[in-house]
Amino acid sequence: MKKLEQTWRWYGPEDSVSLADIKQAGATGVVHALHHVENGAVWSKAEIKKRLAIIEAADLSWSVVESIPVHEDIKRASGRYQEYIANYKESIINLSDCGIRIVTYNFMPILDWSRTDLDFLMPDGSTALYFERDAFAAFDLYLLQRPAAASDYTLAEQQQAKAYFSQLSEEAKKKLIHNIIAGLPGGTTESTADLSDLQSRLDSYQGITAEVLRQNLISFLKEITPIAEAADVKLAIHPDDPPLPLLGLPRVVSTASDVEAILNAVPSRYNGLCFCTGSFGVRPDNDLPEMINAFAERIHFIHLRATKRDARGNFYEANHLEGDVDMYAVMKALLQAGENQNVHIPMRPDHGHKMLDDLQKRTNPGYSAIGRLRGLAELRGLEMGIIRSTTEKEEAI
Ligand code: DNO
Repeated sequence: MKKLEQTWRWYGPEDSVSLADIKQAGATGVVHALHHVENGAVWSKAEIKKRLAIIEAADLSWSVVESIPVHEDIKRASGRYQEYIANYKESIINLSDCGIRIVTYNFMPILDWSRTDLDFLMPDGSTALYFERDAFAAFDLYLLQRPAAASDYTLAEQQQAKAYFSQLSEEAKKKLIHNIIAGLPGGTTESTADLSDLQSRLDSYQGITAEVLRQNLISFLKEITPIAEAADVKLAIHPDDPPLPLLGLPRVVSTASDVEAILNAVPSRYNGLCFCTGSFGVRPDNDLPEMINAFAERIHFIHLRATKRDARGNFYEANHLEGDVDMYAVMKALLQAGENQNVHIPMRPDHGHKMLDDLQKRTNPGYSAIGRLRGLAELRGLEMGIIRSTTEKEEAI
């Protein structure tokens, strides 16, 4: 069986987790992006090479790009989108020339990943990221006051959100706004200054239904996939996180049938998937092992993490082997996918609890060292157990 390649997300020289730390964690590759390059601009070979040299000097490889952001104009197929698509193609070619062959991206309008609480206290004293529906609805209805918000919530949901909102202090309101628009690394696809800025961005999506967004994604893929294929760069779309429409914005990478539509529309192997178990796993109707088996040839990158949801659909990020994701079945299916492709598919331990010494440190929410280290160690052990038990069984036959 092909082991997964162990990688680790590195945010760059300012990251509180250094390349030396990553090496000690046992990863062999990093997942990285040129965060300083303006959204939509070309990643020049010179800039790529500068970063590559730093990564390789630490005896690590730059295994995956996460992400080359997709400009909002491309998602709306408006404004300067053709120029941005041309730039995207050039960045893919430049990465290929530098030997970097997997590119992750997402197609979520305006908001990338969203949580309402970044310090949700767990019973063991560590903290996790949390998405609470009432808090999000309170933000939407009573802080942002989005004009069309009421039609997106049932009467009961509006009442619950109101009750939630009425007990918030002024400070808690500010914190909620911050958590949603500025608290997460890459939480909004472009930096969003304040609520009125967010509202004008939302307005720019008027008329963009899920069907339009899906068509725009497919048009984008029809343009870039042949270039990626010729350059031997695998594209890996990241699912919506959470996999639900938010703030009236459409989302089209949330379910198995969404993925199927995208992969079938452009049938090249290079049009592939970043299989994020934490994102897909929020929906009980996503059967993760079944999805992995169905899309096995197209999974080029993996994020491993588990969320725990309650009856109302709130969820927190659990320890990697806990929560609603059956990590044993997922790992088995992923190892089989790697075996089918004859590739060590790169995986990274996604998010982790803030714990131990990290509780006193300033870290990127979800991306502190020790929680992810715990995750990687547990996942590595799980992988070894599965591989050994499978091969020893085969040897015994
Ligand atoms: C959050 C991340 C996402 C991801 C992008 C990929 O932790 O998984 O921000 O990097 O959606 O484009």
